[in-house]
Amino acid sequence: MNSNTQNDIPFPEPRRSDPAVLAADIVERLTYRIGKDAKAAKPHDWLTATILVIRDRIIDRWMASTRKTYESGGKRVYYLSLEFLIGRLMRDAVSNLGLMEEVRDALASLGVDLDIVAALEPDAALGNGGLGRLAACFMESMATTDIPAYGYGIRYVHGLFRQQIADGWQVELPETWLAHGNPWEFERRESAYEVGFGGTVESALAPDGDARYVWKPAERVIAVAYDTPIVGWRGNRVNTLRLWTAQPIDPILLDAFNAGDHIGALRESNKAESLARVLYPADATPAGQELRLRQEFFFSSASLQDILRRHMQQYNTLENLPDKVAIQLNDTHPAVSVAELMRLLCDVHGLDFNDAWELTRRTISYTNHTLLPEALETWPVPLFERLLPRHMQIIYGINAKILLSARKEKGFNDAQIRAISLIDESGDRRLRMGNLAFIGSHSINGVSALHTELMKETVFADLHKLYPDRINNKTNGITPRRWLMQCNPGLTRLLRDTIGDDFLDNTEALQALDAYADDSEFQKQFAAVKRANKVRLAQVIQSRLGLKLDPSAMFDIQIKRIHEYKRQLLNIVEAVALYDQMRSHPEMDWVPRIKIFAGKAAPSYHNAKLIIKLANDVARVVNSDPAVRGLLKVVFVPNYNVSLAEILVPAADLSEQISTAGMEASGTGNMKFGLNGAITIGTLDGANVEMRDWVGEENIKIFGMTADEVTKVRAEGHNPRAIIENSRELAQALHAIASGVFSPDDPGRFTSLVDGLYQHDWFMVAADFDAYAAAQREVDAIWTDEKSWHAKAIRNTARMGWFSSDRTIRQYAKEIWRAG
Ligand code: T68
Repeated sequence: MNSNTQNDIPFPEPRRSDPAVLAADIVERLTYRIGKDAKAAKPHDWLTATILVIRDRIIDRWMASTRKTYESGGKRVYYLSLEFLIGRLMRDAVSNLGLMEEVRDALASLGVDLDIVAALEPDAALGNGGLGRLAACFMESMATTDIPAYGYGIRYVHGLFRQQIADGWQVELPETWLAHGNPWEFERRESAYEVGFGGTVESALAPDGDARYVWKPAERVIAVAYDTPIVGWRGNRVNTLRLWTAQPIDPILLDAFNAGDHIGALRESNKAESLARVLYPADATPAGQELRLRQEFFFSSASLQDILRRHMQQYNTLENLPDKVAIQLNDTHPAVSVAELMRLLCDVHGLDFNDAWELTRRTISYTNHTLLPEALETWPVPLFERLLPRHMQIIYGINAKILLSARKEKGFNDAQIRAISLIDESGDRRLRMGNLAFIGSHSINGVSALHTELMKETVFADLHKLYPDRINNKTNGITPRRWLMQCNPGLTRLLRDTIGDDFLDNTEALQALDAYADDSEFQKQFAAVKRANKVRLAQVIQSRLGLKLDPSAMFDIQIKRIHEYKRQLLNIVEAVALYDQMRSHPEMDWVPRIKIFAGKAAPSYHNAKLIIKLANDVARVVNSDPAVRGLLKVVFVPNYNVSLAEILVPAADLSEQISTAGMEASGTGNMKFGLNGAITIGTLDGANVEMRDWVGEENIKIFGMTADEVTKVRAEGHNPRAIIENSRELAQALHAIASGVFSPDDPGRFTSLVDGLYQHDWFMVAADFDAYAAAQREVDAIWTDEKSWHAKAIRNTARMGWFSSDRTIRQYAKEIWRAG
């Protein structure tokens, strides 16, 4: 008899996973779940059937994980994020379960190719960029490091838009990842909560004589949960990603329907469903629209209700909430949680304000991802008050408490009080979500050492004075499962053959590779793997763009959201200068280079879209100029997403991480490239600083102004015109761009971009140009010395292990969550 029995109902035996059993199971799902005969099955049907079989293999472990947490009374970690940029899940799950070969063989025995089927899985693109991808890496690492964790977010019907390039311009198309259904998820109709908006607040006297407040929302929707299991490495633990969708309370307004108003009868339904309809596509500027605030509150409220329900069910008291629950806010998007948790504790569970505040602050912590002042979320007070009247009251209550104590106990002056207040009174009154998240948290962390220091000096300077022990650093990381083992099987095999398997469980064991950096036999093998990855990328580009690339050229790659501070423009201007040089000096030994770009621009970000057009215009001219003799190519690969990154990252020789110093909070693409043996050219920004410390300054090409220098120059003012006129190469390149060499059909197309450089050069493109161009020529020199290049590339892989998100998560668990 199975020992895991309860009421004599045995748990099922774990399923066997040898290829024959897997194959039989796949055919079974195909037949009974999808209703298809193997003979008639389309590749998509095989995909769905395979995922269903893998999902079943996960469920036993999933239930065991939940049971274990419950029985041990361990602390649960809740990661609240409006974005989870997951990508495909199948390879991740199969590989973490250790079933890759078994599943491949099972499908092969049915005449189906695993790689073809896996490529049909749509990317779950429920995020914009680094912040959303970090949340996805963290989910995998929390399962791997055996932390009982739940991710909470929104199940957007449409994720990040699909990017098409038409005549060089970005065109946005809706993304429909759910079109064929989503076999990974489980709908949980029983986990449903009401979320309100608007209305009024009523007060009454409670029996104890205290005032009680009751919020009477004018509108209500139902949040319904969908769960996706997230498998850790070696299948040790399976955690839950719980995404909310919104449903109307009354799907059809019967009065309206019966009165013949069939459209009006669906109004509620449409309004509710709009909450989970689409991901906002701006990655750096707040959307500022009411629907966004509704999304933020909707998912925060549903998640907190769920968390408190689970906690009460197990412990039946809230006193131990901070000992059993840690809530991490991924940026300020869920910051309204501070007020909502207060409301639930006071108004629903009857706690007194001060006790509730103590519990709230000890439970919540907040991660900041940006210092850009224009990126910090604020909401107009009237809008917030109309949508969340009770929360506005609570926020005023918190503000009064904090400001009073800052003035009385810390002697804060008026300017300091203004800076830390939850309300910005400098113009129209606005609620500062950053300050709310800070004040409501016991820990506020930055995402790289430099960013954390800058946080203390800039955005949170005064709050840091008030609470000097709250700000701490947690340098970002990436999961080595997706970003090495799965995306680079060739390198993984070579590493295992060379240094053994230790690094599979502890990425820092890659250090053993250091001993092989100068070994010419190993260098050859390492270079062969890189070349194979470049050949694969070249095939993808040829099939998508009809462009033929020579895999022996240097693959120089910049992939990330298009943003002025990330300075794709600097890279393009340098390409134009190089193009000029190659034509003027055909006698010189130019290193063949392929500059590859990919990335999406926020649909409303005019300059970012113009930069995409410029990249494409430059590509068209350069790639078809016989004078270049194929030595320089420029490529813009459309529709950058996680799956495309998995092909680009392993194929890079050179990684471009060239943001204006002080502006990129961390970067995580930089880590993916380094781990896969690319050499980085970059500024001393974000995590690049720590990467230099780890890989050694001789193995990374650092150039340009420091963050301090940028601050100084901005304060004192600089003269970009003089800088440009002093740099012949830069002046010529800018002249070519501004005069229409690359846009003969519309010669003035790029004047505004170039004028920006002459007039203010806010992002220091002109100021850093000469240093960047010189650094690129030094990179060329290293490339020419093949042995030296390989040694540096190998040392990058060997020394990047610390940037695993397992390390990051262990630090969160130990220093912030006190869990696991
Ligand atoms: C990124 N932030 C940082 N924001 O730019 C990057 N913002 O340096 C860092 O490595 C990464 O976070 C992880 O810490 C973002 O990606 C957004 O995507 C975003 C989305 C909506 C609103 C504001």
